[in-house]
Amino acid sequence: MTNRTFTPKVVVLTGAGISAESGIRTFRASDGLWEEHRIEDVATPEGFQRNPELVQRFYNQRRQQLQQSEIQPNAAHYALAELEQKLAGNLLLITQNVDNLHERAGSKNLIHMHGELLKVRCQHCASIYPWQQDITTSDHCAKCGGSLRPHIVWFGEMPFEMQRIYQALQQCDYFIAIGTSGNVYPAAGFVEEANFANATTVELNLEPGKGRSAFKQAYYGAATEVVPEYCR
Ligand code: BV8
Ligand code: ZN
Repeated sequence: MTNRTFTPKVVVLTGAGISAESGIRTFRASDGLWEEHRIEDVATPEGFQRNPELVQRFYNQRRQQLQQSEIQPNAAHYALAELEQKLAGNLLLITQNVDNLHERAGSKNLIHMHGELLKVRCQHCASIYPWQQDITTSDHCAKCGGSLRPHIVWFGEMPFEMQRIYQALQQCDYFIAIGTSGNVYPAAGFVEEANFANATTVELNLEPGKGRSAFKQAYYGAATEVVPEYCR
């Protein structure tokens, strides 16, 4: 019997905390407030219907911030990209973040379950376009002329690739949640799926998140210290 070394299947979930040291504010740090609106109010389809200019302004501001030269991937993003190389196709990275720092650090097998800041989607034919500059309500789809919206999953909308995510959770040996407060579902429930699959579940965070008791292991500290250490 060839003694093939066992390569574990790893699923990683990241949240806003992994991008904090790159200079992108987390949701809890801004305590969910933006221009005296709660994020849950502006980041909703109803909020967009009510006041598309306000919501476009919210995303234009974050798009501009993300493209400033000082916003760079940090050691935690790079450690995950290196781990993906080492695990040769046995690592799936799911991010709740809408920034592009994981891609810029080299991660390939990546799902943006809450969408991407640097993309827009046609409200009529669902075509998706890369988008670097400000979007206004007068921008239209090149294919069908439909109006465009941020390619972002708002509260009350279904996150992307949920089937692929649940399949990976049911087959994983390790589930590692990094920099997420465990407030937002369905992402906050992934640890239970992984526990159900008898995976080793690990929380790497600045402080205990809401789902702390569901994790079998936990290491606290800044992501740029804890993640490279854990992924060694
Ligand atoms: C859905 C895009 C159903 C927008 C986002 C009542 C109870 C339970 C659930 C619900 C409920 N009412 C409504 C719901 C469902 C709702 C939800 O969960 N609401 C919450 C607020 C209660 N969820 C949804 O609506 C989801 N959709 O349920 O659909 C459905 C079913 C069928 C058919 C149709 C629909 C959609 C949710 C997606 C919303 N969109 N993002 C945008 O970005 O503008 S969520 C948004 O929140 C971001 O993605 C972000 O990632 C997330 C915030 O969470 P975190 O990433 O965890 O960030 P946070 O700031 O909270 O935490 C940061 C952590 O990092 C902290 O723990 C901190 O300690 C740590 N940290 C800080 N610095 C560091 C660090 N760690 C390490 N190092 C550091 N340096
Ligand atoms: Zn279109």
